[in-house]
Amino acid sequence: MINECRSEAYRAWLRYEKITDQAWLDENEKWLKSVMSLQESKIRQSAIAELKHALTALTGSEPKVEDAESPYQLWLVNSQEQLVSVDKHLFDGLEEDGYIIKTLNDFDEPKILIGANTERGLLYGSFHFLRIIQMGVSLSELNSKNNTKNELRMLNHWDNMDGSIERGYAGQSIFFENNQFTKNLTRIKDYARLISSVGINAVSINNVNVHSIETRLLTAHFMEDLIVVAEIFRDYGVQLYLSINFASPIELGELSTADPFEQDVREWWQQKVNELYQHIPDFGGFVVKADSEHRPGPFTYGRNHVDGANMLAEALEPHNGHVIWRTFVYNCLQDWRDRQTDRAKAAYDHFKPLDGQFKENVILQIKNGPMDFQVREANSPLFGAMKSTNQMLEFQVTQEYTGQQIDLCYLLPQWKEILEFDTFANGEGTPIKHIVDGSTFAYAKSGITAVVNIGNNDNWTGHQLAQANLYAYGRIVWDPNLTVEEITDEWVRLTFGDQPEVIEEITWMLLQSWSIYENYTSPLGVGWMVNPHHHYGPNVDGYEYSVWGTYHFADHQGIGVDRTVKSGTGYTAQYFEENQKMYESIETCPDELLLFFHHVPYTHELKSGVTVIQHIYDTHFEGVEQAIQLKDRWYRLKGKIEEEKYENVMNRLDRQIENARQWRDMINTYFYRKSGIGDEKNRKIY
Ligand code: GCV
Repeated sequence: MINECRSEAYRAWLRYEKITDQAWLDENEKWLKSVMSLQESKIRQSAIAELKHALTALTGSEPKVEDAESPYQLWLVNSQEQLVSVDKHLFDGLEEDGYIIKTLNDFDEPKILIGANTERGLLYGSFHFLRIIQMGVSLSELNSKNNTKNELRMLNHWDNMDGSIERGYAGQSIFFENNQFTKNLTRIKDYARLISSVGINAVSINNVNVHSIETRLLTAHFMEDLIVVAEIFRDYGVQLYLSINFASPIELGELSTADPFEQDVREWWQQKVNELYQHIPDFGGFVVKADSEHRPGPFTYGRNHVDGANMLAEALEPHNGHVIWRTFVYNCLQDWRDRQTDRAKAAYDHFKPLDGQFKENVILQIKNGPMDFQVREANSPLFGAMKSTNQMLEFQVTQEYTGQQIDLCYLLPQWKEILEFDTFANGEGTPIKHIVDGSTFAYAKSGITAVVNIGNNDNWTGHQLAQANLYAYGRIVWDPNLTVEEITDEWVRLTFGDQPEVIEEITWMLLQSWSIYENYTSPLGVGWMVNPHHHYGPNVDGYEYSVWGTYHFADHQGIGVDRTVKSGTGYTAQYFEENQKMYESIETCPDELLLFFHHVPYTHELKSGVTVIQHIYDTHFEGVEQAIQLKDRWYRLKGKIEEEKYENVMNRLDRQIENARQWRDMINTYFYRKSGIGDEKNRKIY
């Protein structure tokens, strides 16, 4: 049963508004009255429940579900089924999760086929079919084959068992409360539906910082709960993963060491893993943050990442489980006086020398940038640098540094840029998307993951429009070749309906929002300048004299981090030659990353002809104006969209404008005072 009586906001993009286009209904409704399906797998049941629920809502009448042919049906067919009427060649070229949606016009009373090789493929095909309907496409000539590009399409939760969420901006955990699993399983099911509708096939449910209670997730104490949650996800084709504590054998009081070279330790993990798989045979594996930000890891015992990861991999291997080992490893106790140590270099320095030594079922999880999910930073040079080690990409959907779901910041344009970035790892034309989809170096397993942005707020994401980030993430990971415009258009229509003005305004707002946020926050790729700890709002020197390796080095003459080989930290050398050259030289380094790679005088002229200092002033004044424009645009939609959604966004836009003003005035004042150079346009600086 699908939860029908929830708010519009809760239903997100699965709200299935009744179709009012009578001409479309006259032409197409005939296919929406009967679903034929011969199988009864659990995933198939999810697909059928969705079709029933959605078609009823969309057309006003409930379709029959039949196991025999009748005119004008919608057919769900798995290629393994013996169904004589379907030409088996139609399935040619379909991969594991792929599907075909085709109008079979050689029947007198044509059918629509949703076909796949797997039950999961049928579920994805069903969700896609429902999207097609809502996009107003005629059903009479459908013919599309759709394979995903990424095998692993994952979400990481940073949920703690006390119910809090690290970097969560939409309430509390939907999984945990009071150090227990929640009793609200309906919400978990609704979440599984939501994410599988955009093709997600794996989730880790607990924070990568695994504290003491979460360490016990591996024990019998929580096994029953895990089994239940795994089953809910399984019915939607989603595999369950857990984040683990590398020191579990010690913390659970069972051994005195977690040294991966100790036989006892290896056996301990094997036994734990065997127990897990006894109960959850399709368990995905472990996500591991080790020797990172004070988390335990193999370094304690003089071992390295290979030793640690391979020990876990060995335990998981017999069960086809995976170790997802994070590369977010750096010195978080840096001396700010030391200008040679460069946090950006750390992941590459730690992991590149280990290429080829990890077991086949280890995947390295690499954050998109070498620092930490800034509004703009360079792309990690590790992508493509390890030809013989499985790699996956980590994005951050939760808006830790990009407005915390108070400010609007639609991240799809950023992700698209990153995925298209040419690494030159295998010559020209080796974009990051082709590294992490495994095609460049034939990785055994790879894909994309992201820190998710949901919590138990009624609308899931706090900011109503932040739902777009979750939707877009799923869609771009399914197929990185989709365009920003296509995905955005889908989300807006599915969530808000098809009134042209509504579509136009919301699309504009989303597509401008990343650049607006960048305008009023830290300039030209230098990053940070946020309030320490919670990371919202401006604090130019908040991290300048800290241990975190996150500096801008502004003085009275200039600003930026010199990461060149010639005079700086030498970070640029981590890229393949073409990119190395591009970043090394101020002439060819893209302006938007200028201060990430170079320390320049305020008077340095950008390619636009404007000086760095004037650019800082201009973008910060403009950013506030643009934030106000966002509100003006939204105001035009009053009365045109559902009240609750309207108010939710309006309220946040007010807070965004306030935040933007705060950024503008602090940044402009700071740099005016540092540089002594005034604004050419004489605007108000304090
Ligand atoms: C889960 C950043 C965040 C931390 C996060 C860490 C990580 O440092 O601020 O909250 O910890 O990244 O990705 O492990």
